[in-house]
Parts: sequence; structure tokens; C-alpha cells
Amino acid sequence: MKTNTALVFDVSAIRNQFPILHQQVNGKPLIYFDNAATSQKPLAVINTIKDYYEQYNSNIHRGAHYLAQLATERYEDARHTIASHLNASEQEINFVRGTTEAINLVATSYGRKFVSAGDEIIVTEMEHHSNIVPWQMLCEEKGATLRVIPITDSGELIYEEYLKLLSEKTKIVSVAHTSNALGTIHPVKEMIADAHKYGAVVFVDGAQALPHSKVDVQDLDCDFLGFSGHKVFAGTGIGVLYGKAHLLEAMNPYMGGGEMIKTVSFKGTTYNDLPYKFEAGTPHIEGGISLGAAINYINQIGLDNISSYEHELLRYGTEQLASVDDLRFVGTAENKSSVISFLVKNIHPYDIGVLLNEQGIAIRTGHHCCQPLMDRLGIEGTCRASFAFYNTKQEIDVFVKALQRAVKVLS
Ligand code: C6P
Repeated sequence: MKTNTALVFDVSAIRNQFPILHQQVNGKPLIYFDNAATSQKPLAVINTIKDYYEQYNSNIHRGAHYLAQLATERYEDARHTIASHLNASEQEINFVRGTTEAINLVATSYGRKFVSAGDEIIVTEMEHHSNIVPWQMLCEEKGATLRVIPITDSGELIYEEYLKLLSEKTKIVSVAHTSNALGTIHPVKEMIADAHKYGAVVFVDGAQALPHSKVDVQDLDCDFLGFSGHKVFAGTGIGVLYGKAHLLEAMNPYMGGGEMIKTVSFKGTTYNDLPYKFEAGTPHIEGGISLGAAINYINQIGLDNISSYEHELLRYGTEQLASVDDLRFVGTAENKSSVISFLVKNIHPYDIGVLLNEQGIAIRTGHHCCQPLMDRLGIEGTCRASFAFYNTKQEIDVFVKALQRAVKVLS
């Protein structure tokens, strides 16, 4: 069936940009449905990393020579690309290792300074561990309290409960834009506006949003946002913390070292301007440059095209999986991204994962680093298929047949 999206979206041309997809696993063509864990990399990213090491590897910001200047220019160009992509300014874009580090940075540098005993921090019941544990650590240190927004059985926030939790005591609200385990897209813009009524700052965990949709930090009016490069078609070990400049200015540095200082003496040290204040030491140079390349790549395809194509994959995948006997979807929120979590009968998700792998299909099984969510749902884990724009309906057909075979063997 040709949809308007299919007309503008040449998936086979796109797949040709991803060399890893063209291989056999266990004698079958690889079907990669583990994109929420990490996405595959296009040639635009692979070649950027290769070019860096072949042509201009050098340390940045501190060299008079040609290679250092070129590497610095490319690194700062990438920051510019990311800033424009998020509708932020360059000084608000801090390179970090990933979402986990972005959250820890804010919990440490903002939290230690601005959260005190008796204050409250709000998260949701379906957060990734990395959006729970840093706040728990902060609460423990400061004598603050972590509050949790409950969810419905279908995996949506109970908004009235969120409103009840908000108060003058609320200092930070930290919420995933999109749940990695269920795919639920939260009403973050509304949540931010409500938190701001009480003077709280809001951290948006953008790990599962950036690969699939346009995120505009000014439109959201979020105070902080973090995301991971490896989920957005760049390499591992690089990510971004966005913060409003006046908040970043008010925060203490996260790590001390080279690059984050203006002057150092034994009498005292002065810190560098944003964003360097939060970038101590030699950074992940080719990581940052390749993240810029990845963002340019997805913008060339167009995030609106990506969203509507993936939405169709989600619709089709959900429809096809519904035909599998005794399959139960976990997370059926109205507003979802291209993640499908499910269970079949009483079969352990891991066993399904192993049998699918034998047929060349990569899905993820387990608690997806969301143990409190699994506890709330009364399950140990799920099978999770997560799609990217290089996946196809044909792959979904093969996956559903393979799942049926696996279920037969395991029943
Ligand atoms: N989720 C998944 O399979 P890092 O590890 O820092 O790149 O990202 C952590 C993280 C934070 N928030 C959300 C919503 C996430 O999905 C993740 C990573 C992977 O779902 C690995 S558990």
C-alpha cells in the first residue's frame, strides 16, 4: 500500500546508508528492532568519524596549528547544528557522555546548590533508572523527598495526581518525554507549564524523543533537556545537556580540570564561560562532530517524514501482532512512539528473545531499566520491539511469523 509518506520516503535508499543492516544473522537477514536501546549508524556518521581520524585528529581549543584549528571548528560547528536543532543558543549546549550523565550533572550541580531538606523532587512511575537513581541520591544527601506520579494500567500518567503532587516544596520535576519501555509520549509541555506555576525547574529526558520527533526547547520551555547520541544515529559516549543559560550560570561546575577554567592559582580558580564551564578535560571530539553529522542527516530526511513513517510502522506492527494468539500488549497509551512492548501467554520474554535471535531478529527483553514500572504492572519484564525509519512493514511480517513459530515451540 502506497501512502503519502511512502511516496516521499524511499526506505530502500535509506537502508543503503546503513551498512550494518545488510548482513545475515544465524543464516537469516538481520531484522533490527532494538532501536530504543541503540540505533544503527548511517554512512554520514561512519565517514565523519573515519575522516576525523584520517584527516584532522587533534586536541581542540588549545592549538595554534592547522589540525587543532580544523578539529575545533568542526566540533563547534556540531554544537551550532545541535543548538539550531533544539532552538537553543550554543552556550546552552553542553557536550556530555549521554542522557545518564546529563541527569547526574543537573542532580549534582543544580540539585546540591538549590535543593534543601524538606524540598521535593517529582518523577513518574515509568522513568528509566537513570532518571530515578540520581534524584534518590540527591534526596538522600539533602533530606529531600522523591515524589512519584502514578500511572494507569494502559501506561499513561494520571495527570490529576501530578497536579496534586505539585506544591511550593517542589524544586525539580524530571520526566521522560517518551517512555523507553512502553513508548508513551508524556504531555511534557503542559507538565512544564504546571511545574513553573510553583517555581520548580523541569528536566526533560529526551533520550527516546530526539530520534523520532522535533524537540524545540523554547516551545516546551523546559529548563533542562538531556539526550544520548547513540540513540540518535551517532556514536556512543556522546550526548547533550541543554540548560537555560541563566540556570547554567547559577550552577557550580560538575567536574574540575582543564578547559573549564579561566585562571588557576593556589589563591583560587575562576571558571570558564558557558558551555566550557561544564566540559572539563579533553572531550569526545569525534563523538561531538559525528553527533552534528547525525543531526544533519535526520534533518535531511526530515523529522516530519520520519515521524509519520514510523507512526505507520507502529500502527501496522500493532495490528499484525494483535493476530498472535494470547499476545498481550504492555502499554497502550493513546500517544505513543514506535515502541511495542508485549507478553505472550506465560512465556518468559527472554526465551522469546532467544528464539527470535535464532531467526535473525533482534528485539530487547527484560525490565528495560524500569524496575519500578515493572513492579507497578506486576510483571518481571516484557518483549520490546522498537522501530526506526529504516525498518519496513516486510520486516514486521517476518517478525510476526517468527514470533508465532517461537510461541509454538515454547507453549
Ligand atoms: N535506554 C533502552 O534500551 P544512556 O545509557 O545514558 O545513553 O541512556 C539512558 C536512558 C535514559 N532515559 C531513557 C528514557 C532511556 O531510554 C535511556 C536508555 C536504553 O531503553 C538502555 S536501558
